[in-house]
Amino acid sequence: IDLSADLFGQTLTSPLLNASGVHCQTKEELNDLANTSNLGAMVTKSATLQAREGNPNPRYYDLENGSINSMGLPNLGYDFYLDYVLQEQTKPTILSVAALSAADAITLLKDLQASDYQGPTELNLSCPNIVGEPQLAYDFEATDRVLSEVFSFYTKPLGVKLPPYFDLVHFDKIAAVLNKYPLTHVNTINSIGNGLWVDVDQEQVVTKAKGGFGGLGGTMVLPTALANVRALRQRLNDSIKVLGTGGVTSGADIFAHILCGADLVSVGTQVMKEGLGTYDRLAEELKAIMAEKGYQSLADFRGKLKEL
Ligand code: RRO
Repeated sequence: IDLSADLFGQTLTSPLLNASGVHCQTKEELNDLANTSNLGAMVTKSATLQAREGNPNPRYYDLENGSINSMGLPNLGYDFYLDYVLQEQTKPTILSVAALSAADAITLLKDLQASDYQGPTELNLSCPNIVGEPQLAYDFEATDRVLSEVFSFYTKPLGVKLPPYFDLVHFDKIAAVLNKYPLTHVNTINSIGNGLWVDVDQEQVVTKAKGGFGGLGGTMVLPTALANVRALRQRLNDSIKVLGTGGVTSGADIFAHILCGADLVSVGTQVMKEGLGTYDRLAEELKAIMAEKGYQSLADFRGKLKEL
């Protein structure tokens, strides 16, 4: 059984990625990912121009069926992650960047364009946890304006991280915007923004910032993630790869993401719960399913979901 996959021309030994934000903030964490078997490629914590402390604790909370987070974009700053991918990288890596304003996004990407970095980058248009800031990709015109400006100068591989959409017309609208640009990929989904968990014993919320509203991940978001992978794969140009993220806890979940059209599949919440050994377990489970079905490679079933 061959689990190899392609990351914009680089061959990966596995289609698995970490979801950005999970175990990818510090040099030590990034080096751990580089040494994690069955993790085909890695993604860095979304970086902003200036380093950020993030939101106050508690800011991550484990739920029975997933997780809720209000991290608030803690990161060591864009320069740190750029240095890491330029000098320390030993495994194919996607550099994730975020911006608190459109102007910051342009400043950051102009610097990246001028740098020696030639690898893949992902612009996070969907962080749900910044006080007072909307998730940019829910504003189709604003997304179009930012991408139009970015691609007036940016010529290196660039994709975007999207929030989940819940309406078929919204899929049509975001796909129409994205199809105008030479994007390498979309990564879908970010956490489902602004969920709320209630601790009934304590009669209180479980994370501090924003009155307890935070991004949902894990099992509870799997159907939403699959819908977003499927709907975007059906609408985007073939040249735009789809990276599936959300709700993976088993090899069957990875198989489902790939059936919906995912080129690569990320795992976040489950790695928070189970540790970096998750990727070995998932790869074995995926191989067992493929063996039982008689599939040799991921291409044998990618995008081949049947309708009734
Ligand atoms: O740091 C965060 O609060 C965060 C980010 Br940037 C994101 O894109 N998604 C998320 O669930 N949390």
